[in-house]
Amino acid sequence: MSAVPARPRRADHGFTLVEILVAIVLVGILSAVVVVGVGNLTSTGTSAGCTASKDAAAAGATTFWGSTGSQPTTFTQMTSATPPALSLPAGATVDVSGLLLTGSGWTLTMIPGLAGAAPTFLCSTDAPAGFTVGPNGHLYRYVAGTMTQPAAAAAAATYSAAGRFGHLATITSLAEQTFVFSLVGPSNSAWLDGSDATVEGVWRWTAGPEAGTQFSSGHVSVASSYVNWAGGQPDNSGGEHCLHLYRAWPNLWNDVPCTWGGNQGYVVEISI
Ligand SMILES: [Ca+2]
Ligand SMILES: [Ca+2]
Repeated sequence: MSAVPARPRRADHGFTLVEILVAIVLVGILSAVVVVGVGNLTSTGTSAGCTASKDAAAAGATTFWGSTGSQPTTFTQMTSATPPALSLPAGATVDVSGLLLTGSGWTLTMIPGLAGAAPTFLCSTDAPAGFTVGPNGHLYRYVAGTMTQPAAAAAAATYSAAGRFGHLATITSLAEQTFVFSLVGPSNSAWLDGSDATVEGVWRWTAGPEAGTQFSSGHVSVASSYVNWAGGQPDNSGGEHCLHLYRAWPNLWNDVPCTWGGNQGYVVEISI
């Protein structure tokens, strides 16, 4: 007696061949026709082009899942599948992380699903006002002001996108540091997330995906973490337990009292 072939997993979820074929789609079917306000992704390019690509990517993810039984975690997985679950037109590129798809005047960020859930996608044109997409696909905004670190942390958490809340920026790479400094500029101080309030000298991120991770022991990097301290910092001069970018030392980190409201705002990061 011959064995009965195992039923494909996709059949358990009701996929049909027609659905899978229909979902093999072309990203970027609408081209950008206007660029407004270069440098502000919330008003750059055409939202229609990005929205069409977003719909295409979502359909591509469905196709990928239908043919493999697992959700894609990068655009690259979809474009390199056999057959491809997603095709890109000339000029559209995926970055090395596989999570940023850039077309003419727009960027589409892929947000992998948690615990095997389907990914979601965010158009740069959907970013909250004032936010721009950083080198890791996260959204960032510098907010000017004069406030303590706890007030800044609370304010950062009022922003959200794609179902994720904002937090004070956690800087884990030179690329992220360079990007964040480009938002803050050399004339401003700005709160970041890090703190050694619990144990002096043990610097940890307290929010975002890195919450609880120690990145520095005094001035010294821990586990190859990115650090960017100014010379002689942190110095805990008068009980300094919060991390900021200090305009006296542009583009470098300093520790200050968390209650120091000396003319500084904050950088909010939405880790999507
Ligand atoms: Ca970060
Ligand atoms: Ca200091």
